[in-house]
Amino acid sequence: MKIVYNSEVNQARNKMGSYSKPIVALESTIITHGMPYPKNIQVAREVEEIVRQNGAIPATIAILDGSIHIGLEDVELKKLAQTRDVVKVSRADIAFTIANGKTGATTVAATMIVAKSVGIQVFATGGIGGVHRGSELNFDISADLRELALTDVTVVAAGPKAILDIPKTMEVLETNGVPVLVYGQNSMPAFWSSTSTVPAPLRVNSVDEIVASMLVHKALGLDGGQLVANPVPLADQISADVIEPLIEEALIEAKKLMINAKAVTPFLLNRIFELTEGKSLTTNIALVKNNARLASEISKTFFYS
Ligand code: PSU
Ligand code: MN
Repeated sequence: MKIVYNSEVNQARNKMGSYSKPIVALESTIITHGMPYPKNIQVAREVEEIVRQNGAIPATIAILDGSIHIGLEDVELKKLAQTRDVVKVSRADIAFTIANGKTGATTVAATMIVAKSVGIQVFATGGIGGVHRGSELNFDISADLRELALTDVTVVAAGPKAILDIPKTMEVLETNGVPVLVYGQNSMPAFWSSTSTVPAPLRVNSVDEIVASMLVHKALGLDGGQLVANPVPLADQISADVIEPLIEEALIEAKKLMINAKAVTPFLLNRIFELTEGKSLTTNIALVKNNARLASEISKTFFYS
């Protein structure tokens, strides 16, 4: 199994495999399945730049021709963003993808697995996967939730994506003992909307509080990660009453077209992009950048603690 570090991450690596600088992992499914080309490459580059400006090193994770990449060179990033039909790689697909020399974009779950295996503690994304609406019939529950229960990485996201059933998602996280630390407010953020009717399980008001929790989590030897739920900035949000009818419309179409399994989330994100005339993407970009900023602060504070 081959692990390839890009030059930037490699420069921050010590001989023993630890890092001389704080690192922030970034996923690649958001590039290949979450945003259309060429916006995806532009955003991927800008998010990396935000991490650098905030004093950390970005490590975008993907599988290219069977090798695990920790950080992508710009040409690799561009090629991945342009390639159609890249496989969406979650826990279930990762070994097969590597073993068969294939190229794949890593989801939250797969990015966590890779980050943990190379000693990266902090990871920024847009929104995590969760329990889908109608899960009592379709059994669609994202592998991201089980990964948060198993793998010790702190994931910064703007909450579960609003296309999901947020109360059920919160129940699964609680059952699995995943700490959900909501940054600066008393309700769960809901991806495009900064608030929801679901109360925050745990509220934090500073990066120091988040890092203190990470340290005690480790000291106790607890399994699994932490979810830091970071609300989208108010100026960029789409309120729930605007987005909800569009989500429902997209869900009905997905059902009619019998979209299922891995295709559900990319289909819904794309349909909501069309129904909001692009506004959902603008919000998605704003929240990812906001998460990259917070993740960099967490990574720095954790690194120097
Ligand atoms: N966040 C975004 N856009 C995305 C995703 C996250 O802003 O496209 C991706 C992540 O890779 C996440 C995946 O793991 O959606 C969830 O897919 P599923 O519901 O099939 O588990
Ligand atoms: Mn699913």
